[in-house]
Amino acid sequence: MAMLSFEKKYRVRGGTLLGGDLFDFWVGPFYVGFFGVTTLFFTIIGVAMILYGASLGDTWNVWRINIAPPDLKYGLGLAPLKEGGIWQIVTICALGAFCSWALRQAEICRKLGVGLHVPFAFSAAIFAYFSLVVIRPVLMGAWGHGFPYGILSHLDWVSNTGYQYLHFHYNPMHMVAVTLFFTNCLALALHSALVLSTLNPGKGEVVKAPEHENTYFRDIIGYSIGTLGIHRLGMFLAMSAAITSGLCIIISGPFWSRGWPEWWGWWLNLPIWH
Ligand code: UQ2
Repeated sequence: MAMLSFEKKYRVRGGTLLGGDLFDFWVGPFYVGFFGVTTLFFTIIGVAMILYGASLGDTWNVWRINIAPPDLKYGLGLAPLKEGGIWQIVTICALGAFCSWALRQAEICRKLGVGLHVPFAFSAAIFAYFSLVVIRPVLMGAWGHGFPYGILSHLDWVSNTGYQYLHFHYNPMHMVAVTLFFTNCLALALHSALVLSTLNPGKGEVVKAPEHENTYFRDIIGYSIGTLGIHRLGMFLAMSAAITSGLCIIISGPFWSRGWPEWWGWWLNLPIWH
């Protein structure tokens, strides 16, 4: 791929968090950096372990391949490789790669002198994954509470875990998370449609400016959140959705082990009904 004309201007030295100048270079279009090396390291080992785990299984059908966590009897200890140890290594590699990726994002932000919003937002996604495979299993005393790595198997895990609490949609934090996901969806639909409507007009029409976007929403609902505001709202909704998702699974088990519908007893038992 040809180097874009502006890339040269922005390929500046410095901004690294670790490694100094040692890894401060590019390979083709990609910035490397110390965390580019660690991302690659964890990704290669992690993918290799997944392939090894798959080879031990009884299928190469991508939908059915499954890398299961250890049995509950192993508690929070290390399990034998073929009895969940592979899952444990894959988990370490995944977290190593995700965190390396966030730190590489941070180095590029520093290099360019832009805010750290991207790694900050990505951290919410890492937290959601960390909640499922580390925080909740540790609070419940066994790695076996983590979810299995497989397309269908992780869906089965979600279904089984949900039914364990009878009706997961009664989990109040799950309610908040779902509401945030849908609101995020509404905001991105509004934003993408509005931007396309002004920046991608029909043939022969002239491209419009943000004034048109503001005016559109003021005409319709008497309020425009603004071009910067819609992105602040989007980042808030997206991060809040990921964080409340993590919280909704952390509280399921460690802090509430009965059915979620029963949790609403506090509401039914309010003295105002008697
Ligand atoms: C807006 C604006 C944008 C937008 C959008 C709005 C010019 C290009 C979509 C409108 C958004 C509003 C009124 C907030 C809606 C609130 C929720 C919770 C969905 O005003 O500024 O910039 O893209």
